Amino acid sequence: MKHYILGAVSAVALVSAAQAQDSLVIGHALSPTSHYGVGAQAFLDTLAELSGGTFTGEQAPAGQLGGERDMIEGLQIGSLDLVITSTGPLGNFVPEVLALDLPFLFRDYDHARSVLDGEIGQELLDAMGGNDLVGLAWSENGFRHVTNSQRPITTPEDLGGLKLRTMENAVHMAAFEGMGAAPTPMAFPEVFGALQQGVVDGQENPITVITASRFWEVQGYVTLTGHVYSPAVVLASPILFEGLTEEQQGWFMEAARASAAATRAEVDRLEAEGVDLMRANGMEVITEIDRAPFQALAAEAAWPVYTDQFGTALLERILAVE
Ligand code: EAX
Repeated sequence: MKHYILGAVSAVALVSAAQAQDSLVIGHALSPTSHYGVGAQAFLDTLAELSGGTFTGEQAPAGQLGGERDMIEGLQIGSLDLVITSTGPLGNFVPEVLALDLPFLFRDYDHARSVLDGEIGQELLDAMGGNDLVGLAWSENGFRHVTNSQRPITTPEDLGGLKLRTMENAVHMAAFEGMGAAPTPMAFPEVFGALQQGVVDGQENPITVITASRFWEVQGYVTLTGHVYSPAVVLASPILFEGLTEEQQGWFMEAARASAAATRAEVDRLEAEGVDLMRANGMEVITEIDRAPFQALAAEAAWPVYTDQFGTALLERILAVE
């Protein structure tokens, strides 16, 4: 019986890989021209070039295939080939990854990129394998900031009672409870409508997402809290990936690295231009605040969500990276 089942699974994997060769789909939650869209196109272009046109496909942007949690589940069951996603919901599938979502852990972009491109990043990509996912490369979403429709935020007290959408992430929810807000977890495709209808007062995202999503249409205020560095990751379905030859798998990993480089370059561009763009579209942008009280409250509330389960060893390694 066991041989029969193994035979069937192999056959499915081979058929899936054959079918996938000319119709790959890479899903993500943002617009086709966003930093994820740029990364998705770089992935497809690089893979087509490396494979001599054997592997082609298209991006499924703007949450067409659901929120990030839905798309990650699609990878696990093989209904989706590839995804570019933030780590927001990923901790529900790969708990070790929650370390990366801790508030005020990463000093700046250079620090975050050094950690993710080094041995720690590779260890966490490898950990995806035990959870029916294939981590191809670390990409980037950006440092997250708070937007809202009610008032300028300059101190944690200003967050008091604010209904704030967060990702489906226990660390982020704890952080905002600690800072005095009322966190509401929600999949990204629902966020713009919830802000428009006043279901929530605010949300938090990097400048890249705020600008790509034109949040200025529903949010009057943004404060550059930079409370969390939000990684993104290029993931593949194991059902697709395990049906590939070793050479083909190498093409996918190289294409994922090219995707990440393109996304990071777009993040750098938008970080430089984003404040002016948000102001030009009517947002009151507060760039200078005392982050210490935000950090004290957020870290005290959120870090134990991770350290109670995994301890502090990985965090000490991350903090030690130059
Ligand atoms: O990954 O859900 C979020 O706020 C994410 O930042 C967004 O989907 C991009």
